[in-house]
Amino acid sequence: MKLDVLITKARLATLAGGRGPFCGRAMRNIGLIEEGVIGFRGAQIAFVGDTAEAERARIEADLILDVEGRLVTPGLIDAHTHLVHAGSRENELVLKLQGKSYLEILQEGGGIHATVRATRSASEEDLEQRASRSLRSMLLQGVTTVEAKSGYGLDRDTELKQLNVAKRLNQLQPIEIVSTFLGPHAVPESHIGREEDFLNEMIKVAMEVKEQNLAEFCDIFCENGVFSLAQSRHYLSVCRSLGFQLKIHADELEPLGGAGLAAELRAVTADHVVAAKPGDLMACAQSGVILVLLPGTSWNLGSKPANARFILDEAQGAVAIATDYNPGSCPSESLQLMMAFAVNQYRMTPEEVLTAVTRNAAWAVGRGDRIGSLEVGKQADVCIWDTASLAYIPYHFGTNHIWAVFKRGQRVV
Ligand code: IZC
Ligand code: ZN
Repeated sequence: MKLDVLITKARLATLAGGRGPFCGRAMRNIGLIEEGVIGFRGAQIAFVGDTAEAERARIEADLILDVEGRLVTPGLIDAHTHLVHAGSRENELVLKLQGKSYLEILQEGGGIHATVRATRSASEEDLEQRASRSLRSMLLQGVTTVEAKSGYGLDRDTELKQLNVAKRLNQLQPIEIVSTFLGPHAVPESHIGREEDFLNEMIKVAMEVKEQNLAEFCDIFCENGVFSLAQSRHYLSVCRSLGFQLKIHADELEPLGGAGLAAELRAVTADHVVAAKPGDLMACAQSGVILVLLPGTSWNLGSKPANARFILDEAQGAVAIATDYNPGSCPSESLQLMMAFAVNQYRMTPEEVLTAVTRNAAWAVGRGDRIGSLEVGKQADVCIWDTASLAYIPYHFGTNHIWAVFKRGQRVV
């Protein structure tokens, strides 16, 4: 067998097995191969096995990389970010120290509204430069695919501007970008008391987004003081009929029922779910909705962590973990830091956490058939870690443990 790249003497966490995200107990099955070997032909994985199997297959390769026992995993996938934006909100740190809450800051015209003002007045070049710096930092930490939401325009032109920047960046650098239209991220100051009009305007924008193929998912911020459950149901149902897959910012602060709505509408993911009712989490698990947990956000807002052990042990649900990278509630691009938070705050095992940032995150962005596990025929997106031990990564937190990264078979770090 003739290949382009062969990685030998790896501790290979394949995350292989069947189709779909791993649920509940199965999230511990990382498919480890000791003395593992993985080979790429072009952008695809063409061989996975151990040393003995590789010898039997008589593999030749242009590049052979002996990784001396290092851990090798699928490339990391960040399934929830607000990547493209302008400005920063460190002033809110001080307001929070004075006792102001996230929603109070928003209602006083700060928060998302501050980022909307900055993003509306930024040029495409400026937005692109900022987002590409963030992507560079993500790539160095092992992220090979990222979901990116709009939502800092709350008007047609700026929403399309954000999505066009994401589309261009998808071609300009190695990380693959999956776009989500989040027009209803807040009620703009111009539409207070006229939420229905605003949602109808955003539905028109969603139609344009679909025509121009600028996003695969639609999302809404379903929260007290933002959009109600009934408004979210209406908006998401229309988006689904337009052909979008669905995500929802659900029960981040109050138990409004957003997770239950995700189950009802067969959304791909329900995100945050910190305050979700147990019955709604159960409904998500039973409907195959992936719960995307964002531990950096609850850490940063000082709120209680999501009930991951309930989701995994009682509901037998599928969990993904993401950064929520945004300039307000989680200004960090570090998915490795989120892995540490997940162990520490959610009491998830390192195996569950790895599944949550690879295989399950791939299904959370609608790419599970192509990425998220190391199997023949899948895309060659791979992280090589500077340790043999998976637990060492969340244990030694705050440090980057990447040794090398491959995207579509090419070494990019
Ligand atoms: O800019 O505050 N929660 N949306 C919903 C956010 C946080 C982002 C922000
Ligand atoms: Zn978010």
